[in-house]
Amino acid sequence: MFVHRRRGWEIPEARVTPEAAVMRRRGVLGAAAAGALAAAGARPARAWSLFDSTPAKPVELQPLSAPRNPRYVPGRKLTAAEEAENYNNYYEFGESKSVADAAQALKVAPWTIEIAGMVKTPRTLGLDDLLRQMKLEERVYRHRCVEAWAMTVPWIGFPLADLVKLAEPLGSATYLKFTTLADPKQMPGVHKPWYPWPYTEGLTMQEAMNELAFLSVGLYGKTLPPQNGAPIRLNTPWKYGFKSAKSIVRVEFTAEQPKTFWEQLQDSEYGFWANVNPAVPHPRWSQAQERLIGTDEVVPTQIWNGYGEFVAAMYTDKTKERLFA
Ligand SMILES: Nc1nc2c(c(=O)[nH]1)N[C@H]1C(S)=C(S)[C@@H](COP(=O)(O)O)O[C@H]1N2
Ligand SMILES: [Mo]
Repeated sequence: MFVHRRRGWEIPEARVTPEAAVMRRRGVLGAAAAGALAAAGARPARAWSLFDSTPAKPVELQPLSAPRNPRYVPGRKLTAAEEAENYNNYYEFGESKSVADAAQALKVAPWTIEIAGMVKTPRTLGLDDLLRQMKLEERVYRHRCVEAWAMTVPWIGFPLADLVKLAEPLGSATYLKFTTLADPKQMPGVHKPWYPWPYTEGLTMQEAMNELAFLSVGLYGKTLPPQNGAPIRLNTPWKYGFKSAKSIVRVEFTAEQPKTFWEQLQDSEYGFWANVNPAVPHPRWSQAQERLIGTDEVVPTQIWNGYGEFVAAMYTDKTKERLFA
């Protein structure tokens, strides 16, 4: 029997995974699978127990430091590292927030990133090679999940714009599509066929070039833990957290708006733009407030997650589009 140490801030699984609840409600899950999930409290069914019974050795994290960029002021206390590294969404490793143990199975090195599509020279780069060409900095960003919880995390990485420049996109490229690792040998969640693996996300070229769009390779002075998206993940702090794709293996430049993982599952609840707005409720809950992980303090949500001065100008022509959900 798996013994779960329930923390004060934890609430029953069915309430903390509204993103996953979509499939149950819509009948995307087969009746048998839904029954098994309900019976098991949404824990992996027997077929995946192999992953549970053979816990992987913890991935060794390396110290990593970079000068903090003072331009991005979080305006609230940092979330404790212990909390940010043990309350995660990473569906490839499971639907609960407690995926940190399972995620230790992720093989984070060697790692390559494919630069594909409308670029001068499509190529595959080793992560080490890429990092040698990038100047790292630390940025403290507010992180707001669509599920109405939030954190404040010191990420270490580099602007996405620097990767775009390195990629040399053609003039015809207007979107970036991010594809993340989906390896059934390492990731129990990828065996669940009702999800449209691999996890993909997208941004417009203009959003990708925005100074806030950031690729992180570390947090709290060390390399990224697997559960936070090692070895490289996106951060777009003015958008809901699901836009911040983890464990990226491919960046493709395209002329068409990519269809994302969450859009494929439930477009009416998790659209392409997903900009934070307290005045636009999710179809099933309010977005007016957010709960801070670690302290459980409930604070008002800010439009653009408080980053309007950097991003609002990108959206002035698009008032007719569904920018916020
Ligand atoms: N590949 C992948 N990336 C992902 C997810 C996921 O399930 N798989 N979850 C997203 C969601 S919903 C959120 S809120 C953030 C959570 O990041 P954190 O665990 O580092 O706080 O990662 C995002 N990136
Ligand atoms: Mo999320």
